[in-house]
Amino acid sequence: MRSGFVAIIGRPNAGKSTLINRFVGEKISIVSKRPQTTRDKITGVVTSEDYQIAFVDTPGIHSPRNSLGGYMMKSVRRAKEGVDAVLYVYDAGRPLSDNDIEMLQKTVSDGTPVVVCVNKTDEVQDERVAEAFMKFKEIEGLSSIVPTSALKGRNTDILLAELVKLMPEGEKLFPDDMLTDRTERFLVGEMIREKALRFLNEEVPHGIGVEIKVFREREDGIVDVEADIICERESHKGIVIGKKGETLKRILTSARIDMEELLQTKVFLKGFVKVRSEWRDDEKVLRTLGYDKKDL
Ligand SMILES: Nc1nc2c(ncn2[C@@H]2O[C@H](COP(=O)(O)OP(=O)(O)OP(=O)(O)O)[C@@H](O)[C@H]2O)c(=O)[nH]1
Ligand SMILES: [Mg+2]
Repeated sequence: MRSGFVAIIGRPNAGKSTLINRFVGEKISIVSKRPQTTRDKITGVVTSEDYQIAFVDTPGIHSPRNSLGGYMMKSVRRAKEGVDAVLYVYDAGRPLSDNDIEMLQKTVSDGTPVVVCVNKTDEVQDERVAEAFMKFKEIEGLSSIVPTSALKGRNTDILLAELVKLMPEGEKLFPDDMLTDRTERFLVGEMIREKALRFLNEEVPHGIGVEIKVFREREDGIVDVEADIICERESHKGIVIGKKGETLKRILTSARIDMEELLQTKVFLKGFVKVRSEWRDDEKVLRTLGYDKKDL
């Protein structure tokens, strides 16, 4: 039996969350076409007869512009500590910066095995993929480089097998049926944020935070969820609500469908839009939204 932890890191939008969902086989981490979708570490557990890997999805590495961004970067740094391997997800359509190369080089020389996946091979030309390969090959000590499409599931089995090889011999660390460390309460909040990222434009979605105020199961199994959708400005509030409340309704309806799928029951969802200016720089708000104290 092999078992261990793998931190999934990379630039925003590279496909980290898409990949962890594919490994786990369930949607445990939200995905959007916008960068900086993931804001917190999320563990996803993959168990088979002869291995168990706990993957840790992390926020995309960027230069933070507010406390939330600083929190996100701290949580990436901490996620890398003590893991058995790092999986670096690279979007083959993006330039590879010297900073990234340096960071990977340092991780390897610190003694953590690093696997790179050159992702989005379904939409990027082969020459670009080959070019990326050459660059990664120059980094000494990488355990392996695998071209993947997290979206289509191309080569993700090969990638998983490469990671299993790096896991130490040991017992399972989690129960067989455990898929994630995150609560249903957290996941439903994320579903609302995912839809806000999908249905809102420009700078508005990045300033959205979700606080689940009520998460309650009735005797007959129906679940009531009430959420505050927090935005940064009055003008944003109007945009989130939309003409005749249409945008808010779209966000909530779409989130509710996902919640019902997750919880396998009927959900009554209410959402209230609130304004808290500069909340992303307000530690008190960040704490009420559930961000881990240790990383703040
Ligand atoms: N074409 C293509 N798109 C992909 C692939 N993997 C992910 N995507 C898309 O890329 C976008 C970002 O995916 P995410 O999984 O949210 O990326 P992430 O690295 O978790 O992003 P952050 O959480 O912002 O750091 C989404 O629109 C995905 O559908 C892939 O292999 N091919
Ligand atoms: Mg993500």
